[in-house]
Amino acid sequence: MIVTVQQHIMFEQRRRHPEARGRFSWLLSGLTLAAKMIEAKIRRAGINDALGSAGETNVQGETQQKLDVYANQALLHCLGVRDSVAALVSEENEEPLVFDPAPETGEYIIVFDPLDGSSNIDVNVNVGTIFSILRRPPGPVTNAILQPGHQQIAAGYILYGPSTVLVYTTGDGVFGFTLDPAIGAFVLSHNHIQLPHQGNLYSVNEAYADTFPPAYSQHFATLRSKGYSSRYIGSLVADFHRTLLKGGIFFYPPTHAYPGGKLRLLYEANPLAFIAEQAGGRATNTNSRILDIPPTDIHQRTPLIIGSLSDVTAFSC
Ligand code: AHM
Ligand code: MG
Repeated sequence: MIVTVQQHIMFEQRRRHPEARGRFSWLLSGLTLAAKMIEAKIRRAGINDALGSAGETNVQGETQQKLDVYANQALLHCLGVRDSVAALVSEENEEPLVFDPAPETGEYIIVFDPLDGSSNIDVNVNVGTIFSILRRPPGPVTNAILQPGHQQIAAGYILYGPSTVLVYTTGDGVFGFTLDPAIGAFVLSHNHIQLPHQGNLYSVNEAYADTFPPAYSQHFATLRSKGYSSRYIGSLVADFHRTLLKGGIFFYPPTHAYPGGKLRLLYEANPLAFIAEQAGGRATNTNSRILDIPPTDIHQRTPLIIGSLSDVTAFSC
């Protein structure tokens, strides 16, 4: 018998929080609806005038693709109508969208990257959506957004690839679901995902090697001498998904262009770090566990080293 993501969320909620009123499940159903809308648009991208630039730059100074704009609107639309949402924070919006409904209803803050890796869209390479869910503590919503990653109550991503896969955790294991286009539902396909303790792949954009801190390049030479192979897609969700299933290590080090790292803490590093740890892996910025970094800005960046426990632990600089 199949288990859909909606059923899985409800079973898990009943098992772990029998007192819950279903608001969290309702919230996640908004995310899966948006994911299906984005998936449908991407699936026909070459024939529905959805490719190419939207002609704007976002808060990161990056060119927005038409699909970045569509994905952002789909998420804002599907989540913004849920009264359990106190605020939405998107890579594509400079400021958070604060709804500030009564604290007893607006319990959650959702932080997301609507379409990660969007520079790959035009060449039909995998892209993804990443999300992180925070509980709103008492008090003004704007003060509640900058929470360290260990306070996430759920995180996940949707990978739009040859098949569309949703992976999520609520802090009790990691589960993967594959979209069955025949029934329009995400069906459990990867139960209790465990990151292999050690892998034999490393993943980094080595074109920037001359500008990495020296310890990185030395470590890559060590990995090569041990027989590691290299994989780099340039879409974080896809590179992470491979690492989650096959093991190994992904790096986005400080570079000349991004001395503080390129990837964003709140909606890229934190959700993936939560998933990696829940699957038995590890994520650091070399100085600190990613989930312990105190955020100071919603769009702040961080170096990211993430993957198999043994591989991440072996890298120190
Ligand atoms: P984006 O959120 O603007 O798409 O940028 C993030 C992407 C990640 O998916 C990927 O890991 C990284 O940028 C690739 O960067 P680079 O092209 O510098 O290797
Ligand atoms: Mg991104």
